[in-house]
Amino acid sequence: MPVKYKEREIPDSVVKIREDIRTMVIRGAGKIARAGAKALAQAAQAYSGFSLDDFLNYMEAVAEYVRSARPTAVSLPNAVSYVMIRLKRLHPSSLEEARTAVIKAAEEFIEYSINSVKIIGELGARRISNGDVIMTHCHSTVAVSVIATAHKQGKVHKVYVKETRPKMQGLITAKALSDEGLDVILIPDSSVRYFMKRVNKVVVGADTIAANGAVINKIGTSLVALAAKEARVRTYVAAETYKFSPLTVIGELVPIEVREPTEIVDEAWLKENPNVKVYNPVFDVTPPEYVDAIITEKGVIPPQAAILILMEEYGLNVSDILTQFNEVKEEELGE
Ligand code: RUB
Repeated sequence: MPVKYKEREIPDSVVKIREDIRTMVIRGAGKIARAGAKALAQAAQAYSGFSLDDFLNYMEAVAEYVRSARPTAVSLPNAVSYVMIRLKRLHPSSLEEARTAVIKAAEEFIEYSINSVKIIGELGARRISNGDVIMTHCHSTVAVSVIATAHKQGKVHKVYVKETRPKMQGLITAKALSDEGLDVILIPDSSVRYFMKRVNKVVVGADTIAANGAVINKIGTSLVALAAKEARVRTYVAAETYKFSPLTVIGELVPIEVREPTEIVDEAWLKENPNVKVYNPVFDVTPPEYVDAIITEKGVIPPQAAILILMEEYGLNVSDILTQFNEVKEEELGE
């Protein structure tokens, strides 16, 4: 059955990417963003109509459809907006011009994103000192880039990787860092404070950074930062500038994704214990006071400077932000 959104038929390849994001086959804010941009390029390629106006209307529907795959990582709507804003600003005069613009902008975003991961790796490594013991949480490609780059410079003594329940993304990080030749120790989430006294630096990624510098990342990040603060260990957040949220400038809160109880306990256990409610929020908010610096591809900034990044990227015209970043609610997709 072809999938329709706002009366428009969505190409199978786009449906597949959205589904892979929703079900976490594609995961991590950077990869989600690149997949979102790729989905728009594939939608433009697959368009089989003949009218420019119809194409623009179709791309708007596809953009909304892709944007709503997961709620928390702002990198996804920001990637979609990156492409759509360039399409709109161009005022294309033909269908082919519009199609080419979408594909070009998507490719440009993906290239920028991949390059940013490398730059952040290099900038972040400068904050790692010889013999440092690092702790990290979840799986962040950018945090891995920082740690692996510092390791290549001979600085990292060992890394404590938290398992990151319930989806255990820590295992992906442990493998990635071990493949890079690092000395990796996988630890249970509940042991954060126990191990913190052996750690010199915490390096984590981010899904979203709010205008006040608060960092939204995988649930448990705020506890790592809290334990680090108590032990006077520095916490660094590695994040590309497209993870800064323009909607927070106008007072929006970042929605925290809540996933299925079955990620925590299985169906059989739930049936045997019908009176137990299970709640599974998958991101949390680390206040800016617990973050020593955010390492972006544009430089290392204190979290309090997040607003400057947002001003540079988007300006502070409230009505512009509102029209560029119309949020799509899950209910609209009937999920
Ligand atoms: C992943 C997660 C990562 C950030 C940053 O959560 O919280 O720390 O997305 O990742 P999930 P990256 O597995 O639920 O998507 O640095 O790769 O963009």
